[in-house]
This record gives sequence, structure tokens and C-alpha cells, in this order.
Amino acid sequence: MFTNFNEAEREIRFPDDRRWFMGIKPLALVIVVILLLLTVGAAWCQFIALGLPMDPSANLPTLSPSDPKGFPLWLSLSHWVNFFFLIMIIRSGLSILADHPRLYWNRGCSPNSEWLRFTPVKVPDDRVYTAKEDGRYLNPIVGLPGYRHSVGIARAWHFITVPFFLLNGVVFILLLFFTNQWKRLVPVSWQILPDSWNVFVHYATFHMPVEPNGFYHFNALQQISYFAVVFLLAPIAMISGMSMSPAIENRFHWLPKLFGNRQGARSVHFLVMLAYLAFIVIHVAMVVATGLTRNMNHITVNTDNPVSHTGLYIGLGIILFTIAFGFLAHWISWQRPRSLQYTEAAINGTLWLNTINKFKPKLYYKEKDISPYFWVNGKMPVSEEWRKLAANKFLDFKLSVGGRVEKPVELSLDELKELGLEQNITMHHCIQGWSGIAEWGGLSIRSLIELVKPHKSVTTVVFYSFGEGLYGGTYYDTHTLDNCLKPESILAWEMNYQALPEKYGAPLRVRIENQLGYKMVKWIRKIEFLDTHEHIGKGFGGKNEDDEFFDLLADT
Ligand SMILES: Nc1nc2c(c(=O)[nH]1)N[C@H]1C(S)=C(S)[C@@H](COP(=O)(O)O)O[C@H]1N2
Ligand SMILES: [Mo]
Repeated sequence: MFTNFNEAEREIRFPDDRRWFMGIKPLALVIVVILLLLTVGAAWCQFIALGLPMDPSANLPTLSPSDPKGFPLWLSLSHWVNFFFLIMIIRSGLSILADHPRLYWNRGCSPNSEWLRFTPVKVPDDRVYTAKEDGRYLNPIVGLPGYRHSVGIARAWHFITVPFFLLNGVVFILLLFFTNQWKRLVPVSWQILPDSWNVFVHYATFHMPVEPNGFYHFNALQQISYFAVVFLLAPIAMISGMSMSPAIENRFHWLPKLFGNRQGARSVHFLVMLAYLAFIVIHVAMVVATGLTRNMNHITVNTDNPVSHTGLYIGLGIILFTIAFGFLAHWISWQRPRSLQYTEAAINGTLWLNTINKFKPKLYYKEKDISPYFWVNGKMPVSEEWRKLAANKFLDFKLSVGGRVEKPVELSLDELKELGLEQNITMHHCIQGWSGIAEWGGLSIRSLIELVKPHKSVTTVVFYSFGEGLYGGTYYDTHTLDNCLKPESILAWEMNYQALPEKYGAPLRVRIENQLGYKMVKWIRKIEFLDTHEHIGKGFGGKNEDDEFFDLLADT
């Protein structure tokens, strides 16, 4: 529905193999079981041995005049705005996850080292198997926008909605503390811990505790859960999310380190999503179980009316609106993806350019950090020209460098090697979610720039590949002249101190750190200096920007 895939796109987006699978490492499963035993199991032991504990809600203190009563309009608004954006964020997040359906704690992402995977496919070791192939199909009812390899559009949704979600959260927290509503959420005594446990023992052993009227009081467990969702889950989601950005990795290395590394951050980001989901399910179930009509009046119309259906209808209306918006979002995703790409660039590109981009990137990794495995991506070149060159070990290869320069050149690999060698050990960040650390050796692009002398008006450097894009047509990408001049920017013919292997981009590939993987053009044929990228390809600065709606500014 609403999609208009052509034959080539259908094959990628809507593949024959749409199986879903969940594989979890035994150790992870053991941890889950231990957590269950420590909570539900312990509650049952206590119940059987000692009986039900005292219910802390049985004798709640009387309300003082300074205690909050009911829910002001700003609170119900932010509650529902939060709901709307959370749904959008979770759905787009799932679509992003499906493009590399494996979760790790190690930064090298070796196959079989994932603690959780959502694919039945075992990574074959007898042929080139790319990360693109590894992406899974996701039903568009679940994911936004769903289908397969829709990470560009999914990221646009994710990054367009996240700022609004955070803004809503900040306004909510500010108003919480400017009014007396904070008293509902913020515990002021450690007594909340034993009290919550006692309430939990009730639920876990299927005994409903005394239900305080939520208009005036929450029970201890309810209070601590709401507190944790606002003051723990949201910040962890934000910090773990930011930790996945190459721009952050290169400048604030300590941030991903909080989670071990970038993949730890990705795993935690996923676990936070699970926690949100669990919260939503339990929260909604409790709202229904403890008097749906009355509870809905509380949170939507700020009355404690047990019979009027107004609140219920408004709540249902908001849920229907969210579902309807899901359909609209699906339509926008496939009919107006360009508008999403632009909106995302306008919001986050601007934000990023004015903040993080001002800091200098740094190199952090040492030889011992080099990943034992490095995922492969992209379509191997099939052209006769490249195959002939490869057969003769690229001895006949000539890199052509031209465009708006004073001195266009054609250089063989040996001639390039005479110009210098720059070696860096860096982390590669693929937009799909995997990462890997490798050593890259080659010519600093700055030296090449000094050699060919681009005209003053040049702002863009285009790297053309021998290879093709996913749907055919020359693979290319562009970099700003500014980024090419950075010290870590090189044209690499060496990977991990060996000649660059064919599958990793021989004869030459570009390395411009603090950018995402798709900007690292492999199998380079030609370099061109231009005043603008607007007249190359479809004009968006790269094959993936053109065809996959990838970020217009790639260092997020
Ligand atoms: N020519 C060409 N270069 C390409 C690609 C491609 O499809 N074609 N894919 C890019 C992507 S998405 C990534 S993540 C990296 C992968 O590099 P690797 O295979 O060395 O891991 O190459 C980039 N360079
Ligand atoms: Mo990638």
C-alpha cells in the first residue's frame, strides 16, 4: 500500500525471505532467568514463607493542602504528546535495528559474538557476505517505515521526532518542579524501596493491593516506576543514543565508554526500548484493571468522575490519531521521502554543525584494538575494466584527479605511494549499526589537494567508484573540501598493514573519519573537485543520499 517499488527496489525492500527469528546467547538467557528468580521468584518465596506483607497503601497519609490534586492541563498534554512521540520513536528505532539485526557488547561485531540476533541467517564464511544482505525485512505495521534496508527513512523519522520528545520531556520536568506535581513522582524517603517491594509481592502473587485514588495518591511501586521512566530511562536512552554517533565517538570518547563501547551503547539503547515497551504494556493494563473510565477522566479532563465517558473518548481519540498518523507517516515515507530527508537535515544538520562539529576529532585506537572481523559492505564491482585491473594486481591502474583544478593528474598506485604514507587506526561506523576498528594506510588527501591545486571556488570533492549502487548506476559520494583537508583524511591502499584486499576496496578507498561508512567510497576510479555537488547524480551528494535518502550531513 502506498509504495511504488520498481523491480530492483522490490527485491531489496520486499525480499522473498521475510523470516523472523530470535536467537539469544545462553548466558543472556541465564541472566534473564536469574533476574526473574530474583524478583518474581523471591516474591513467591516471601509469600509462601511469611505470607503477604503489609500493604503500604492501606494507611496512606492524609493529603496536606500543598499536595497535588488532579492533573493540570499541561500535565495531560505532555503525557499524551509523550505517548505519541514514544510510539514514533520506538517504531522507527525498530526499523533501524532491522537493518543490522544483531546486538553485541564488543565493538568489532564478529559474527557469532552477538548476544541477541533477529535473523535466522548464519554469516557464511565461504563467500563475500555484506551487511546490506544481512538486513531483515520488518513489517511496516511494526516498523516505521518497515520493509527492508529502509534505514535512511527510519533515521529521518527517528531524528525528526527525538528533539520534540526531548523538548516535551524538558518542559514536563520544568513544570513538575515549578508546581507541586513533583511530589507525585519524586520519592523523598528511602521507605519507598521496601514499600514498593511489598506492593510488588502483592502483584507478583496475584493479590491486588489496596488501590489508592490516583487523583490524589500513587502507590509506592507506581510512583517509583513513573519516576524511573522519566528520570532514568529517558536520560539513558538519550546518552546511549548519542554514544552511537561517530561525531561523538571521535570527540567525547568517554561517552560511549560509559557503556563499554559503541555496541554496548547500542545494546543498552535497545534494552531501554524494551523497558519502555514493558512499561507501556503494564501501565496500560493497570489503567484498565483499576477503573478505566475514572482513570481516563483523571489524565485527560482533570476530574475524578467515575461515570462520565469523556476522558475515555478523548484518550481513545488520541490513540486513533496516533494510529492514523502511522498511516500518514507510511505514505510520507514512500511518496515524499525527500521532504523527510530535508527536514531531518534542517533540524539535526544545523544543530550538529553548530555544536559537535566545532570540536576537533581525535584518534583513540591502538594496534591491539584492531577488530578480528570487519564487516563488508557494498556491491563488488562487476565491470570488465576493474576485473582486468584486479587480475593484474592494479599495476595498470591510474587514478584520475581532475575537475576544477589547476593541475589535473593521473597517478598510478606506485606514484601515489611515492607521495607519502599516513597511517591511522580508527573505528568505522556503518549507518546500519555495526562498527569495526582497522588500520588504514595511504596518502593524505591534503597532499593530493596541494598537488592539483583546486580553484578558489571549489567546495566539494567527488569520489567515483568502479562499483555500482544497490539499484545500479555508478557508486559515488562527495565530501566537503574542509573534511578532506583534515589530517585523518586519506586515500587508503593499505588495511591492517597489508595491501587493501579487493573486497575492502582495492585499489583505493577513501577514509574520512567522523563520517558514516557510506561516505567511504571503495574501489575508487576517479576524483573530481567541484564547486557544488548539485549536478552529480540526483544532486544530493552521494549514491546513498540519492537513492536511500541517507542523511545529507553524515557525521551523526
Ligand atoms: N563503491 C562502494 N563503496 C562503498 C559502498 C558501496 O556500496 N560501494 N558501501 C559503503 C558502506 S555503506 C560502508 S559501511 C563501507 C563498508 O566498508 P567495508 O566493506 O570495508 O567494511 O563502504 C562504503 N563504501
Ligand atoms: Mo554502511
